[in-house]
Amino acid sequence: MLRLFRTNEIRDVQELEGDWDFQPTKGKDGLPSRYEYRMPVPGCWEMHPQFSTYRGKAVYRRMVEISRKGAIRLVFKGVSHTADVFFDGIPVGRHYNAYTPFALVIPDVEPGTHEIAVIVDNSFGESSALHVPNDYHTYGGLIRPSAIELLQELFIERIAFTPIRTAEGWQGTIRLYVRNIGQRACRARLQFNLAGRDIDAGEASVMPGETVEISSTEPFPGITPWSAGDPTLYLLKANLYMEGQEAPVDDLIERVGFRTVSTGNGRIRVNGEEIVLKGFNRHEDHALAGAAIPYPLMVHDIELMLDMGANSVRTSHYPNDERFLDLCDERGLFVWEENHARGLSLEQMKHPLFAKQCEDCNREMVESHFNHPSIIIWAILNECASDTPEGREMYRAQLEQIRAMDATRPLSFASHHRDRELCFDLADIVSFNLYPLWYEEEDPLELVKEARRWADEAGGLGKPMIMSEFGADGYYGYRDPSRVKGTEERHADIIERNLEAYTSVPFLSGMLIWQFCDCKVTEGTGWLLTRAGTQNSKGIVDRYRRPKLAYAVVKKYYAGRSKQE
Ligand code: ADA
Repeated sequence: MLRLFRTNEIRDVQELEGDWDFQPTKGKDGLPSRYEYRMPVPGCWEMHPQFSTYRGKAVYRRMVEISRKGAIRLVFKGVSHTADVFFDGIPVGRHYNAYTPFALVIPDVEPGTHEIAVIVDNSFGESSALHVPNDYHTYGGLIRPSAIELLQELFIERIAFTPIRTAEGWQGTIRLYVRNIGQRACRARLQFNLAGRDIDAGEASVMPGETVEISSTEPFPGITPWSAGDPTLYLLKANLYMEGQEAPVDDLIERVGFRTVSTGNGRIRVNGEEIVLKGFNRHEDHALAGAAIPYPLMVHDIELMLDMGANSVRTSHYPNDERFLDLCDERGLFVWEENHARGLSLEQMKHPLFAKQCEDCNREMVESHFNHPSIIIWAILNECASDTPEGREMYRAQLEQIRAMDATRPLSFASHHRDRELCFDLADIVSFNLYPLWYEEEDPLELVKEARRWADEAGGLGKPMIMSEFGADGYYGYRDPSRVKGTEERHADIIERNLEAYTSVPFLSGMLIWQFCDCKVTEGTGWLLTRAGTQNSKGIVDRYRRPKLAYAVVKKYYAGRSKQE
């Protein structure tokens, strides 16, 4: 399943799910001559008993039937973490970063049987600035869905919808991007349907190799806005016509919601109404699926969060699977989505590929997830070197890049630099990762008040504030009346003291528990990579989603219900 709704009625799209041939290459270059294994896609190779700790290169291969002569596009929603794609043995493209989608056009394909092969590499090394040994696991494989599309010489590459709330009612700006992958100039005409209205978007000439934007702003009277309590969604169906042809040659369907997000006077507002985020940080990780969480388990995660009374989730620390974002749209869960980076030092940020890899990630994240009404915050660079002048320039560049692509969502970053933070003035929302009662013996109430003062003195005055991380380790099943650190009891106590404090102060716009579920971490050395059980155990549920004692505590504060009710 690529999305939770059908994205094309005219374009021929075939999902490439199921078993692919699989072969680890153990350092050898090129494609193997034989494949000894089969591996499910989407999936992580760590789920195969022989590859549970394999790190390196491996090849996924499968055959496809193409029914007609012409262009095709290979779509990969997420390959972890570097993909070298081959079509009939010929390299057709490369992509870095497990957590953002990419697509490759192959112009002139003959009908018949063809081979798709992907060399997947999840090793850490010189060419990887963002995937490094870390407090989460970089799995290997085609971790998200992939598809093959049959294209005409002109096609709709993407749609960007921006809702606008005016005194007269709701409007929307629809930007349609049409790309010419043929050999001749073509004239495109676009029509779309949204909320019961058929609209002519206009015409344009598109030269070979060019992508042209056609946009229009329209009123949509009578629509129901999207909100957490009533997450109304609309399909936006765009059709592309070519000169001289009666029938549309291509289409693209997006799903949108009408809502606005704004900040001011220290508050976040959705459709003009103040909100306070009560939610979780969530890693895409599951004991039985790794990073390739299947749809029913995604639903399970969302249901658990809603059961606890949460209204929000932070996609720590990378852009998420679109199906999960689709679910958030449908269930009315607010999303803080962030680019891919965790805890990189200034030295790591000076990696020669850091700027380019972040820039690509930011662009791919914003372009592919632009239409999700549930996403109300874009964020960058969790706990990186925002306390240094050089780091500040990198934060500035990335925030500017995102703001230029989308000026409608507030921007933030999660900082652990306390009174040393240098970038609060660059963001719209100030966010703190602090671990009172876990890493430091501090009182959460005193600390959150102090954090507000740090923010106010460092350029954050008047900006909304979020406690973007707090928590403690609690090992599932380790219960002991002594309530020592690591027990479920102590974990619940620490979560309780934190939530008690954050729900009592008037100036917070959000609290996001670290973390929803335990997650696997990279095995290594040093305090971070030698965590007990090779996992970060601060989840309110464990890697199998079994609730710890803290579950009832969260429910009490988020849903306002005690365990007995
Ligand atoms: C940081 C970081 C998380 C996690 C957490 C912890 O705040 O952002 O990814 O590592 O600390 O458990 O210590």
